[in-house]
Amino acid sequence: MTNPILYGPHFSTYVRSARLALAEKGVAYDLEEVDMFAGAHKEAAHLERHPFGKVPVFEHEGFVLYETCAILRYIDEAFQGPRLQPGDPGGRARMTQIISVIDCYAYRPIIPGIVIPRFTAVRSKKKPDEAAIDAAVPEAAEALAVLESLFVGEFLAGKALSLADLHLAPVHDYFRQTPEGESLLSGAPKLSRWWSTMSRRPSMQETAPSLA
Ligand SMILES: N[C@@H](CCC(=O)N[C@@H](CS)C(=O)NCC(=O)O)C(=O)O
Repeated sequence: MTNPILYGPHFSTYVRSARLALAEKGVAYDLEEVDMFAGAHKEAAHLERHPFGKVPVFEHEGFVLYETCAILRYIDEAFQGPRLQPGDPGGRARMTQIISVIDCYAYRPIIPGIVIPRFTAVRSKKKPDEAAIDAAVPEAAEALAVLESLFVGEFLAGKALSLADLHLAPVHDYFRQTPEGESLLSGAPKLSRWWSTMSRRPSMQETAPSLA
């Protein structure tokens, strides 16, 4: 049996969520880097896999899938290993709700709004657009406050690790390294406790991006 393939750059938060799920399940896989800096995600070879030219894409025995939420669910359900979704309908619905909050309200202000300009400024040694970063902060703060209020246990969707934690952890990891993240997260005690547990997991260490 051939290994499943995950297409995407290792530093992408969404790619890392899929890598976390594979690591937590103990699934061996091949990571096919897509050079986003060179625009490879918008070239024909990748557009055939993903019509919107985004990452990640997952391939398993000829079955090709994009959209991280679907990929994570597939990884959990198609492979042996610890379950990454709550057993009850309410728990699964809450987990899905949290993933949706991350995708719809947290990702955009945090990653393109704050993390990318901050990290790009460090790498290029140029000043970022501080006004644009400031404009992203209220939305990021609102999303964090909602995530903080949705906690029902040690993990985002309850007592056990779930796909919701794997969705948020890569975003959180970059965000905490920015001044805005440091400041906002200092007022989020549940997220801070969660991060100290999450960041110690071997899966987090195995998938740590080298850009961060
Ligand atoms: N809805 C998509 C979003 C994926 C996404 O936005 N990926 C980013 C990288 S973290 C990307 O491909 N950005 C390139 C672009 O938007 O052109 C999913 O859940 O997989």
